[in-house]
Amino acid sequence: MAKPTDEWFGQAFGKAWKDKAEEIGRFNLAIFGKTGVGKSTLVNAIFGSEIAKTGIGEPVTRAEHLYLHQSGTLGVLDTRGLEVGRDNATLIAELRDYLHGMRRKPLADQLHVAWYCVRAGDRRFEATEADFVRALHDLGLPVILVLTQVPRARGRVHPDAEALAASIAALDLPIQDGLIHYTMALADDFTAQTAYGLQEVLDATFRGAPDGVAHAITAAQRIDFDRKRERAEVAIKAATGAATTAGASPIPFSDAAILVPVQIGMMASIAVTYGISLERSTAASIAATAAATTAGRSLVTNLIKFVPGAGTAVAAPISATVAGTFTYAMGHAWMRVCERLARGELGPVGGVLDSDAVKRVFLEEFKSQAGRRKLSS
Ligand SMILES: Nc1nc2c(ncn2[C@@H]2O[C@H](COP(=O)(O)OP(=O)(O)OP(=O)(O)O)[C@@H](O)[C@H]2O)c(=O)[nH]1
Ligand SMILES: [Mg+2]
Repeated sequence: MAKPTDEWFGQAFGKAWKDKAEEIGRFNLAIFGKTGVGKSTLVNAIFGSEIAKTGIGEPVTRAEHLYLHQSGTLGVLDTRGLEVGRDNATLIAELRDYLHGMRRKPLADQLHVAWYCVRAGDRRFEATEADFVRALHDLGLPVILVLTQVPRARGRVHPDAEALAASIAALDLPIQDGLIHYTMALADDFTAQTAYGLQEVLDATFRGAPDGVAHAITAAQRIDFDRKRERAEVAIKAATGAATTAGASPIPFSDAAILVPVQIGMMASIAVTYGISLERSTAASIAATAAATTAGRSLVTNLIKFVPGAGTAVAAPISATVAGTFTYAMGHAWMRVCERLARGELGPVGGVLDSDAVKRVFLEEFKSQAGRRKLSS
């Protein structure tokens, strides 16, 4: 069998990545509030800056003032040139039209949730804003109400913000869980404000959105790594099971790829869940697997030593347990790589990938996971 090249692997991984991204689909968020209250800042804090970089977004067909930004697993619908409160009728009419046009489209094209933002410092919430929130609800959108830029001191939010929240709560609006969320999306060193409240907004978003887009939200957001880990564990478990089942047939460990399609699919799924771009995750996956393949037979032999039952007979057919353990360790090692990538720790996001660091992190975690599973089995 020919030695698999990086090119072959990159193509296989890339295809798997695209398939996974397609399967996970897209979460579409609509964001409203008066000009400058901090809508973009909030979206960026929770979902990363990719969306902001895409600029003004694509104008929505047949709607003059709606713009859709799409990037991978996230879509954000924004408005231009209209002010909530002043132009409610036009805005709602355009939205209704848009939602109507989407009705027969797949879930990934629908709007799923709306955030309505009010800046705490404005100290007011107008009757027309309340009308707008009710209208959103009537259009079938779950509305999450967010107070933005809420100062906090000594563990307490600003009393004016509390007063504002109380006055909004008194309106008994149809909002998600009846909750008004206090947030600070960006830290401010000068006034010693730290960012907070983002996880609560994200949790509410999960509760409001249909189950079918939960994976897309998990992939798109960048603050809740527990949720990413949970999804990744599911992919690892499935792949480990499949590899164990397939373990009776020999996995070509010597010259051919260590990675069978099951493992490529698993790695692609984890990469998408962590929001690692196609280009970056392909490069990282080549580096990671290079650590296990092209680094040479001796390295592979050493790796296999960490897998119970494998011995050093690298080219020999391996048992179901070994195939499972290998896949399990590989999944966890790759998950660690993806988490570090998502945090910008293996070369800055958008910058040059540190391949050596990827290899190091991968191998270290692989060995530790294979050893751990050995102990527990
Ligand atoms: N320190 C701090 N500044 C914030 C926060 N949120 C917004 N800002 C600042 O407020 C300004 C406006 O924020 P944007 O996020 O652009 O507001 P927007 O609602 O998207 O504005 P438009 O798109 O123009 O309607 C920017 O200078 C932000 O840096 C926050 O949580 N903390
Ligand atoms: Mg904005």
